[in-house]
Amino acid sequence: MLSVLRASTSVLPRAKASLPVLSSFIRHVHADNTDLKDELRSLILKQSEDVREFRQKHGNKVVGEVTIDMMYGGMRGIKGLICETSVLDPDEGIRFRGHSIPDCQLALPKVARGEEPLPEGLFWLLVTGEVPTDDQVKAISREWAKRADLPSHVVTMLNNFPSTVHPMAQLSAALTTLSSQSHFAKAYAEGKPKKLYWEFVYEDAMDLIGKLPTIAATIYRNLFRDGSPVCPIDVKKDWSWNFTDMLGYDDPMFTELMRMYLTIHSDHEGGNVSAHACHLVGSALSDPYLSYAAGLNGLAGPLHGLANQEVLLWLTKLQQDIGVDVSDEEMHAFIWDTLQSGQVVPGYGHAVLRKTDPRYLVQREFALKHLPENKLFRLVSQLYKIVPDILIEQGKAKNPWPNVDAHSGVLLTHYGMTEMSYYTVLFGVSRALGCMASMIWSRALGFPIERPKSMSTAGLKKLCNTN
Ligand code: CMX
Repeated sequence: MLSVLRASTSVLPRAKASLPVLSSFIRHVHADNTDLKDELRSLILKQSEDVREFRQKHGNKVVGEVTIDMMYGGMRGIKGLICETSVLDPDEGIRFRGHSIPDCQLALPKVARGEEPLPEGLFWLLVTGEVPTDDQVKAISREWAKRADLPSHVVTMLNNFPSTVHPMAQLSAALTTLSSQSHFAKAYAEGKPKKLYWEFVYEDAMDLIGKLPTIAATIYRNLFRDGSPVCPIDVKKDWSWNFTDMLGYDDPMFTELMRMYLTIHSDHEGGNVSAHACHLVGSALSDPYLSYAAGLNGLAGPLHGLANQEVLLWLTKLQQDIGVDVSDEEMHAFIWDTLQSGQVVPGYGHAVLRKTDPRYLVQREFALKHLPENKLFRLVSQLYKIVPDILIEQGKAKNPWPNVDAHSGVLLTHYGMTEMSYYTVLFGVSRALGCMASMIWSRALGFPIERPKSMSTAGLKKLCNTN
């Protein structure tokens, strides 16, 4: 069974498989309008009316039940959030505004002679639900490039962090400090009406996304390139290209990889820790910088985004302990050692997914195409053959398949980015696209402060007439 699944996923069937979907997918409602905020204005009016009518008619419809196990079990499976930007199917994986990763790879604009979608296009799709034209994507690239400069107090703070502060902590601190620039916080303090909130959140979101690569590259160069400054932004280059330039990488394939990486890590519906933390904090009308810093703090956990660092650490230990050219038996024993010492196998399992993560597969396709002989890639492929059966045999993990984090480090290492403590920062740059798209809509639709009801064990026992 496992080998059948693997056989079907190791080839690249996406172009053929995606074509029927694409006919309805490619639609540019206002193809000549390159102003995203302007586009949003009419969409928000329409969607607000739609939601108002829908709630009026069906507001009392019951969508699910909550068991005591769900309450103790991390609220798994409880339907309690609205997220318009993407939906995660346990078997199919993520769909951004209804469209799978292979669809997006095919349909979203790319650079000339490029093969990977531009994250700018994905952002447009997440925000509007429509596939942008090349011109619309170029307008976003220009917009983000124009907003990339950092205020001096943020640069000074970053330059003064001791190297012992983890890159994710630096990223989160920089975002928190950028709150001083928030248009939304200023507008709120001035008493601007609620129906205009989204416009200020939009400006903050665009600033935040524009500035994130500059912050991330400054952190990288401070920690790993002797503090040499980042190069200036070029408004003619796309977001990922400026980012890799500032990091100090000049291989065009690394930039292509970055375009793909920043696209696929962007959004994973609303309940994951980073998206939910950002949404929760934003619901208190904390500004987008403070809200996204909260999301980043969640992303920095080893069961979430930090898993990409953990995977590389674990692979490094594997190579130190048993080497690079290892037999299946040796690998088998190493994996069992990990499990028996009470650790998780990083990069495997998922709270929602029950199949191999399509974000893993798209990275695997990239590796098969561009670095098939890479020894670490071969090791990762060997793990893909062996880990799921072991996790099934152990009988604990509900999903024995690899997730996005099992593959990203291998690709980055291939192009020379070996500093694994930095990997989650890249995830954090990308996740802003989804979190910010959602935050614009949360304020546009006037979502209230989030406040679910909690209960004590004593209260639950009383409910069950037991003690
Ligand atoms: N290795 C070993 N044990 C695992 C496991 C793995 N990869 N995945 C799950 N399990 C264990 C859990 O720890 C849990 O054990 P206990 O009952 O002793 O607590 C049991 O299996 C059941 O867990 P689950 O319901 O299958 O998984 P959860 O929804 O609770 O957790 C996740 C999901 C991702 C945190 C978990 O699979 C995990 O820890 N994986 C490794 C870390 C990782 O790769 N995280 C990245 C996820 C993607 C992302 O967010 O970036």
